[in-house]
Amino acid sequence: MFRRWHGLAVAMASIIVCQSSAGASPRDVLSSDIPDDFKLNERAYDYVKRDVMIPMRDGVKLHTVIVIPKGRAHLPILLDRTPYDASKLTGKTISPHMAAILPRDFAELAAAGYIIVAQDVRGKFGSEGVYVNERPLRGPLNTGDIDHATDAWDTIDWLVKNVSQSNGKVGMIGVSYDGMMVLMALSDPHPALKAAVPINPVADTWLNDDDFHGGAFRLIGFDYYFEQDSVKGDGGNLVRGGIDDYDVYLKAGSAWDFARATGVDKLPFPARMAQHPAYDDFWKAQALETILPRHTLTVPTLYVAGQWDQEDSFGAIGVYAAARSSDPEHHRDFLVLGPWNHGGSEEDGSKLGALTFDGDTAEHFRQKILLPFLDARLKDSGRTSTLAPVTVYETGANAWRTYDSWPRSCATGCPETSRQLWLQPGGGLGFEKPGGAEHGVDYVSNPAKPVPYRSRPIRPTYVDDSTWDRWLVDDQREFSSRPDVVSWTSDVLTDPVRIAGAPAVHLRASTSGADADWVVKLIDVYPDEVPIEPALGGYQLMIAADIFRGRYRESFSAPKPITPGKVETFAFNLPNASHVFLPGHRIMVQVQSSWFPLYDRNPQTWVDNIFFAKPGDYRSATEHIIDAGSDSTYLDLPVVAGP
Ligand code: PG9
Repeated sequence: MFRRWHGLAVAMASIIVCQSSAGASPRDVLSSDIPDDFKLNERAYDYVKRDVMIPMRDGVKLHTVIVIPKGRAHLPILLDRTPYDASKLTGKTISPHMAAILPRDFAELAAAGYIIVAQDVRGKFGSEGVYVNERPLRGPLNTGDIDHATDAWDTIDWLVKNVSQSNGKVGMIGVSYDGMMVLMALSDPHPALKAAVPINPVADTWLNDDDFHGGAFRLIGFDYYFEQDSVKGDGGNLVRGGIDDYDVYLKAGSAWDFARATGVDKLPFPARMAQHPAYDDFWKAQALETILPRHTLTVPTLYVAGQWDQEDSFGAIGVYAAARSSDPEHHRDFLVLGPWNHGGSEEDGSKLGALTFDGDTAEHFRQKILLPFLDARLKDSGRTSTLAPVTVYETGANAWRTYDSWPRSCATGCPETSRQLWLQPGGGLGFEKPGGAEHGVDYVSNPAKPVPYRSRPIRPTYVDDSTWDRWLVDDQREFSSRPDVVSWTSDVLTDPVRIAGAPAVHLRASTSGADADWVVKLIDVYPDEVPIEPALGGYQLMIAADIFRGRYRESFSAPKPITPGKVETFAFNLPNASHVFLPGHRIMVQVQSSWFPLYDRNPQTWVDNIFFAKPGDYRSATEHIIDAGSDSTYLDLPVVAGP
């Protein structure tokens, strides 16, 4: 205390002297209270944290945080490259314990003897360089010398040479965008990269990952582009002047009207999307499921997918399937499909919305699948893994199953053959093809009153009270009572119906408009009463559902108007599922023509680019679904026999 007051007295005196000596420049004679190299006493810490800038081949330095279990040596490294803040990823809180600073999955891996490394991708958070959202790999869209594969290569090279506790082996892991970073590294892997785990990765953002599904644009992306692209750090939530996104987007008009109203039209990434509404060369040139199989893939890879992934339902299984032919014996690639939402395999997997599973499925995955997969490839112990080529959690039965291939069932080329589940006139659904004359059901789709995709108020996607992360398991009853949502339901099942694969839609329909969206939902209807889980009585659970924009029925690259009144086939796949419809349950198929505001509204008249549709372009249309006749509507259901 004395020393402080003494210092203060000296300082006051110098100020007076300085002020009175004319001509001399003002001086500060005090020394800083902030030392240049302050270090906490970290004796009690169970880890060592290093914050480093790693140089890339073009001189750009990437901010990287390295968390090393204390007192250990010869450890493998797990690298997560992220646009979401490496410091936050490795600093959940301030604590001397790895278990507290790391997210749950990384804490478990660190405890199991892994060095955890998180790196900001170039241009984001602490990293230098230019940020390009979903920066394409070197090729037609990136003619430079740098991409995420070279950055991963340079980072791994530095890590194995500069982290003395490492055993020289590196694995890459990451969810979603970070999963895309893992996939991109596979195109040109560093020799030390010995294992890869892309979890819910973005692989083809036009083809049923984040930005478009079935050709329909996902309006919810605007929040993401704002958060990611408006600043180097985290842009936060996009302000929109309303609490219910249903009203907000409806009032705005088209997708681009909303972008203009909020200012996100000035961001290059959404602008690129609006310039490329169809699956043109721009999208094809960055589709990882086509690019990666052109490379010699060498790194053992565990692809992780979630049955209710609300963001990237395509990526993991899409790339896995595309890479199969170069690994027929499953020496390289493995697949896991769990009952999870986006990123759910990292958290508590015992519940999702109203559903309860048999224990913590995510922990099971991490301990019994992920860790053995990594240990066998990255640890020096020489342990081998007996991991099955495919491991899936079968919902309904609530049990893990292992297979030697995926999908198990499809129309051709699968171990088992799919079965056609037909709409029946009068609202029925069954495996018998309905005979008789052509028959159909009509409903009016009014773009002024689109079908909400979740209960209103629809809170913005990423705000704290949003139900976005579990909406795919919401009860569909509320929507099925609308006149513009049509349902077909089977009799009560007396035997289980087990599916393992992607249901394929063969929709026969016409519209009075020149374009139409078709949303098809495959639903498990629970018995009217479920005594042990009363909340599930009569529950309508979506097992697989998606949207398809009619203009793309012949080709995703060459949209074409629909001839009003002409019955046509709209064929598309729903996301993969592993599920048993149990005896006592019923199977339901629902069809509707909007899913708002997850997807932009189809004006239902012909406009070249729906992003720029004008208010007068949006018109009601009568939709007609064929449910009997020689060529009528069915779902090719990937039915399999019991275990
Ligand atoms: N699914 C997120 C994403 C959105 C848009 C583009 C790329 C990725 C993510 O969670 O990373």
